[in-house]
Amino acid sequence: HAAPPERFNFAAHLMALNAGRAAKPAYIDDRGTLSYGRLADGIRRFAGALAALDIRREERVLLALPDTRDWPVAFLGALYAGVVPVAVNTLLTAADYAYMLGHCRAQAIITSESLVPAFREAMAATAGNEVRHVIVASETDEPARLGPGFHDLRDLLAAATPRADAAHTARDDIAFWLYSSGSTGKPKGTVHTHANPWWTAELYGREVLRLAESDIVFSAAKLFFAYGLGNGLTFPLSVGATVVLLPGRPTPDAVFRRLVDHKPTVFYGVPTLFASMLASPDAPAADQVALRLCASAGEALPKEIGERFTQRYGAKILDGIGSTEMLHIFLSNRADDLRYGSTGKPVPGYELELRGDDGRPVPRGEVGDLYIKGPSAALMYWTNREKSCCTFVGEWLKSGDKYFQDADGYYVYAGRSDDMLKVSGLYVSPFEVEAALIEHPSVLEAAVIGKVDHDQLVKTKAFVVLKGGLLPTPELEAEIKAFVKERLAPFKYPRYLEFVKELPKTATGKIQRFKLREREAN
Ligand code: 3SK
Repeated sequence: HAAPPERFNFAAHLMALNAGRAAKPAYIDDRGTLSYGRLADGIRRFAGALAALDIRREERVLLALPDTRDWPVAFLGALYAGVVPVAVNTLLTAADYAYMLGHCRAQAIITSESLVPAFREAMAATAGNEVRHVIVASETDEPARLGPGFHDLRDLLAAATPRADAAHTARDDIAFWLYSSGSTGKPKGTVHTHANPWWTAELYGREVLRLAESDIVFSAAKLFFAYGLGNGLTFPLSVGATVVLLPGRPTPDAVFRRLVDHKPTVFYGVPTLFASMLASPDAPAADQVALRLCASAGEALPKEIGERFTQRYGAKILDGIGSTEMLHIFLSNRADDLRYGSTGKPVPGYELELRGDDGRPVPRGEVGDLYIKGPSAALMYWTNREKSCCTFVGEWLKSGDKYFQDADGYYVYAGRSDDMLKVSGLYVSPFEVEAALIEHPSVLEAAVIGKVDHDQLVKTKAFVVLKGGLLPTPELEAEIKAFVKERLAPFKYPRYLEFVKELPKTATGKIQRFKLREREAN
């Protein structure tokens, strides 16, 4: 692949690409449809509105909107104007927003009515708050008129002079940020260029997913996550496809309703969601949906979940791994080369290395730290030199995940670097034990950590969520332990097992093992 041209604006690129599709639906949300023509008009108007508010090129604006048709208008409108949207999770606390507003020095906030109280609190708590305008998307048919400094989004768009030409940005200019949260420390402002979404759309969206104009796509992951941004914006708009949006929580029922009503051909989920969908008594029949393909990320997809889903719906789930720093998936299965239980092979255009503690590549079959080289890597973490240096190592990026390659070259997930356990001097991947646990017919979900025993030796401890209606009993505990012992090397089986109602998870559905470790330590 040749890079995009030196002078490049990603929003203008998408608009040029879809200029012949003015009447085609680009987005469908709960309130209606937005055609490609109206999307382009909205982008031009939003860019005009930012200029009218004196928000200038390279300044940052915080974007905290649910997944509605307003999201792509605001995100791409900002890009078109050369203004840098910082897309953030809508489920954060006022304290989180205060940190982000101060850190990115946002000049404006684009949000929805129900988040205004959190942002009022956050602005009051932000030292050196630079916010000059708050643009509010109304959640009713009435405009959101909230006082000086607040603007109703629809009013603003209606009054704006559409901007005729995009800002003269270069492909390596800063286009947008996403915050990446690690298991410790403050969220990191991950800075992406205009070229980066182009690369992910070409290398993964087009080549791996084979997205086409005829596709209707639906992502359970929200647009403010790197995973959701590619799934529901940069990939489909790069081929003129249609996107179904879900503004609320992606419960199995909400997902089923959209699969049945809008018949998406491509669905992007996370392993826990696929598992809950399969466990639901309300799952639609195969002939009620029109899926041709699914993608999964966030954490490794258990083999059994992938197999059962394909058996039920015919569609394969392509398990892959990406990161906020690489913007999207760089290692993935493919429809014509899929091995459930593995994360597949590198997406063409990315190079991977598994390195040992000495920094050298490990022999095939051994677990190593995953490093990635590829064209969509972020530039840096904003004002965080220390963490930038540890992650962006020359042309390579350290993912923080452990992997090994099987005899056929497929990459198999072995846990996060910091979640790995060493039991009796041997590495135990919590994921491997979890995968064995959820093969048990009574187990819905499981998380595994290391627990220090009375001898100060690390043993495996499992937290287990049972399938609906099942009651924990000592017999069931013994049965599950024996079940795992039969399947894995004996030192890996969970000596300790605790039944819990739910597991702590990030908003993307990743199990927060560190929270379980903290709980165990106290
Ligand atoms: O969780 C992932 O694997 C992922 C995939 C795509 C983009 C971002 C992330 C974190």
